[in-house]
Amino acid sequence: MAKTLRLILGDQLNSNHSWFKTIDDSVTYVMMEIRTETDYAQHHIQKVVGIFAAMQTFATELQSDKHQLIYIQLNDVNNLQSFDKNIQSLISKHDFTHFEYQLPDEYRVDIALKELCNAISISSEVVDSEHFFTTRNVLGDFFHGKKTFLMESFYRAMRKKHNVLMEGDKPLTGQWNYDIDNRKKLPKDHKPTEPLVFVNDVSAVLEEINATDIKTLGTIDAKNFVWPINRKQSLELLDFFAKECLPLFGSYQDAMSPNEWSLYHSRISFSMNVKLISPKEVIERVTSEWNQRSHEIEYHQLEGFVRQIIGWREYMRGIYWNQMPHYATLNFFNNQEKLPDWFWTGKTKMNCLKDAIQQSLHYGYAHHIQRLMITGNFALLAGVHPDEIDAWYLGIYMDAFEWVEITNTRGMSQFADGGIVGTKPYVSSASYIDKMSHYCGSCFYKKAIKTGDKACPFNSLYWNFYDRNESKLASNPRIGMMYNVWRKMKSEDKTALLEQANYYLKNINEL
Ligand code: FAD
Ligand code: DLZ
Ligand code: SF4
Repeated sequence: MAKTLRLILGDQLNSNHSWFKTIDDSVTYVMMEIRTETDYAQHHIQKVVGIFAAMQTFATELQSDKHQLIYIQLNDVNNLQSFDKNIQSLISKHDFTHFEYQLPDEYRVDIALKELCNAISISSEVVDSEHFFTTRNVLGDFFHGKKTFLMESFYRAMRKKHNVLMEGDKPLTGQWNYDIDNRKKLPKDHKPTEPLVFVNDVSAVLEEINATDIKTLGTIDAKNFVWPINRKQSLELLDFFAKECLPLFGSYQDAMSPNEWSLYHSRISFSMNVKLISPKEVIERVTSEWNQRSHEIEYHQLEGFVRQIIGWREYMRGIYWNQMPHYATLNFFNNQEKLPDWFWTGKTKMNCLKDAIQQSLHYGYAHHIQRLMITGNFALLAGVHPDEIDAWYLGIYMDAFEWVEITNTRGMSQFADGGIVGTKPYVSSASYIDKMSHYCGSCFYKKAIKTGDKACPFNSLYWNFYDRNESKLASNPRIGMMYNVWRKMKSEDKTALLEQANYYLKNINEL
């Protein structure tokens, strides 16, 4: 009898996949906890625990639906600790005649599984993961013959193609993008909605990991694990977002405040990236909430959110598959520095960085502007090598998978791709951070001071960045104005700023 072996990866927990529509005795599924995946980055402990807990729950659900499934745990004696070795071993021990897997999201795993299929003697097939709106090569097709890939054009085409927030072939309300309305600072006395957190007991999974020498980072409260670990919880989190957070999502999307780790963000990236829920379900849930409460929820709150899901998320995936593997080697500014030690501890006097890093270590989460304009901004100003930055972002966040991490980090945040994702580097001095946050008031450093002991490091590092990269940036039409300001500055002021920046760069671990 023909017997099929089907591999399910840790980020392919999609119970609506057509694979699972029928129970078939000739099909056996396999899931595995393996060292190649736990060790390709130094992951946050909550990320490894969250993925294992979600994998184990998913496996139990499939088994109770009477699917045949082999689950290889991390410490199983027969675990050979990689996808290919375990699959080869299963094929040699059982009489499988056919092997199938879903398209992986990561280039490294894609290559490994293609090589595996060439090496095995049985037939094989790869199928779609049935999660994304688009195919891997969407950007190559969409921007055929063009040098630049503009996200806004892609986003509009996605809205049209999938009929999201459209009225015929026109955008609902007549305007495509409301980004301009989505840049408010949190009012001083405003208390954001308390985030919905789960109280999962994941002690058994933690014990399993602690029995190994896997190197992780961050902290965990294993009896009160806050992240969703199954589809039911993921849908609850989505529901909570739609009801409680959507009404203010857009307005405060870029806002930051000390000790407010979640604000009006959805925190559904982990659930979506491991495919417990799909982007289509997310779009449908938020649009239906708005349809019911359009008198109460301003349209820009909804549009800002929809843009993140069918715009940025699908676009970043398109960039990844269009540009890998050379994308992972790009270093436009030829940055060579190491990350400051305090990126791993949060022990710095800079309030904004302390808050963003400590919250990342505590929750495995920081929202977009903390990643882009606090940690990413500082790393770029400090000239840190993109490999170092990628490794940090790939490890520390619950939602970090290379396809969406590297495009955001090397692309959007570090401009290491020289402008494939973004049109200019996202850097700022203290004034932007102060405009969008409540960090500066209680900081050791002073936001308005540029030189001297109390000078905010962002201020001199900002000008130092522009000065040292002038040959690469001065012709960029979106930046030219900054160089006019720099050139007009008195030479003694320029010298003082550069000296201050050099002092900070030399003593970066003391900041
Ligand atoms: P919300 O603010 O509620 O947004 C809703 C959803 O929109 C997110 O869940 C996410 O799926 C999507 N989204 C929003 N912005 C982006 C974006 N720029 N790219 C792709 N999708 C987006 N996102 C990841 O999923 N994994 C990563 O590893 C990752 N690394 C990042 C690194 C850097 C340097 C930066 C600047 C951004 C990164 N992002 C990453 C994008 C974004 O910061 C996160 O998706 C978001 O913070 C997740 O939190 P949330 O679910 O509360 O998002
Ligand atoms: C991130 C991760 C980790 C830490 N561990 C596993 C694992 O043990 N087994 C597994 O199948 N997947 C894991 N993952 C997710 C994979 O890294 C992810 O499926 C691939 O990178 C493809 O995107
Ligand atoms: Fe951050 Fe500078 Fe503001 Fe301190 S003063 S919080 S270092 S921007």
